[in-house]
Amino acid sequence: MKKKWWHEAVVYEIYPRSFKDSNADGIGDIKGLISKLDYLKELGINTIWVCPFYDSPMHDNGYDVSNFFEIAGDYGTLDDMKCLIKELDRRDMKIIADLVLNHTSDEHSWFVESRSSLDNPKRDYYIWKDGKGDDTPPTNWEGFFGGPTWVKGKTTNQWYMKLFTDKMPDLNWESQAMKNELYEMIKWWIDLGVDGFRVDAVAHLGKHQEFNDGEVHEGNKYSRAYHNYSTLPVLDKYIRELCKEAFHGTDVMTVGEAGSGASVRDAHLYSDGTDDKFSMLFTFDHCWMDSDSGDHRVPGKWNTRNEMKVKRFQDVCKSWYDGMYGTAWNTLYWSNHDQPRVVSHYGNDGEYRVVSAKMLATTLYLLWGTPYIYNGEEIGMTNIEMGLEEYDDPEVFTFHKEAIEAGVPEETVMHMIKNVARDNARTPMQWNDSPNAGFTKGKPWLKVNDNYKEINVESQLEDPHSIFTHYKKVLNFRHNKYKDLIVYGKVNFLTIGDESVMAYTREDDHKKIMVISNFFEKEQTRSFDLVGKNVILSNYNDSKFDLTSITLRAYESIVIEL
Ligand code: TEU
Ligand code: CA
Repeated sequence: MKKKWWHEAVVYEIYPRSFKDSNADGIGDIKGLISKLDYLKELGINTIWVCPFYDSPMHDNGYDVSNFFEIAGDYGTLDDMKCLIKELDRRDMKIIADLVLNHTSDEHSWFVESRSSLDNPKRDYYIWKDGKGDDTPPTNWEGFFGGPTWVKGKTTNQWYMKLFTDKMPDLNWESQAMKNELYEMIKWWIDLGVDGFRVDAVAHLGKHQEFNDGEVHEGNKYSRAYHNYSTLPVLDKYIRELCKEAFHGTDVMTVGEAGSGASVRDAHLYSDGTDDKFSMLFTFDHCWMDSDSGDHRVPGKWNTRNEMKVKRFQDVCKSWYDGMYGTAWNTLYWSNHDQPRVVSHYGNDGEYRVVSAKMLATTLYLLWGTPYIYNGEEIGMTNIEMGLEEYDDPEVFTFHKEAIEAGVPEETVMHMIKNVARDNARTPMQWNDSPNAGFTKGKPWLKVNDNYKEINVESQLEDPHSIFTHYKKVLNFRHNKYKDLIVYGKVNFLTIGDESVMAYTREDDHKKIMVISNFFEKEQTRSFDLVGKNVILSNYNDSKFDLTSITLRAYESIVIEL
């Protein structure tokens, strides 16, 4: 496989609204982001992914784009963006923009036109269908944030399709004119200096054109028949055309977000090592290691146990590795703006917060793939507990309403929200122990976690035992003498089937290392037919490495040169 710059990328995801506010309006912005580039450089980051910064009514914090060619007023101006690109260049860093191609805001001029009449030239930019009756939508499909996937238009009698909120109508990928406008827009951003794109919700671009009803589970109002709009074979055609029209002949990297329904069997639909597909894809199997079908009254993701299923996790890592090593490229991430904080989710955010956060970092980011660190993860930020009225995310409110209507007790619903809500990841970045964690001098748009006095960047920067310093060490493996080994070396999973311990080796023609981690508090002893030379990284100060019988303490994680 030909080497590419993005094989060596160490990416940091920034949720601009929550990262750093420069003008005391309580909202993070581009100028604030620029002021933190040196911090990111220090951490070992060479690429940033910035969540949508386009003009938007901010109903879904920018994933509802109303103008692709303007910067959201909350975040700054196009000049600020050009300045950001220049400042990144100066530091030898790259920028990946979020690209939302599945839907726009209902305030986008295309939609304003499209909804105005049946024969508007932009009518087919979106998906309009007749209902089954005056109040019955065209299909019984359920959207990702609950409720039907259809909203009745105001001017005509037809319904428009939307997978997310009512204010985010889905674009019609069967319209060539619409796609051509998207391709032009993408090229405009490449010309401006963007180095790559994270392609949002790409699994859902294709819709089953027959628009048939799906099966409804007993007790549910709508059909969770996601196969009607997830990972359809037609994506092969769409993605090839998108890559050809927008990316061929450039050095741009692309990462497709292949959400619900995309299994390793579908990997090559999205990414196959050629320029005709995405450079890599975000998979989700590992995000829901601890959810089960549980309570059918609520969608699966809310049935979370906050306990890592290590056996399942290892199977998932191995199957994606087997499916892609040598033929495509992988991504490695624990968290993003849609997932709960990883140390609360899969680690221990109480007594073992520090040691478990370090263990999670070592275990994942030394695997094969491009790492994506989510802002705040590198200091071990945790989930937050809030009252319903303190949340911001529209998903929380539709979920709450529907779960209560379905008969789930209030206490259970609030417990699910506390564990799973996306706002857990969106609370402001904790920079120091001054008011509002140094994020803003105004009133933050979302509550700052009360634990900021204990958990913040400033207190960790110089501390040799901090989570931040540990992340630096882990990421440094991708820059120092182990670089080729970690970026390109083979993985051999040693503990498939193990419920608590995960161990693997990385190997190339020159070097071999082993990573071994205990995911829980309880001590574990394991034996390996391997001889260790020395410990090259650990989350304890005095880790031992006789591999014929190695005992791992609570959340202990060791990297050993073999
Ligand atoms: O998320 C996409 C997304 O939520 C689905 O693709 C996913 O399969 C589903 O949620 C599974 O439960 C992206 C963004 O990351 C998110 O923040 C946005 O709200 C969403 O798209 C709409 O743009
Ligand atoms: Ca601001």
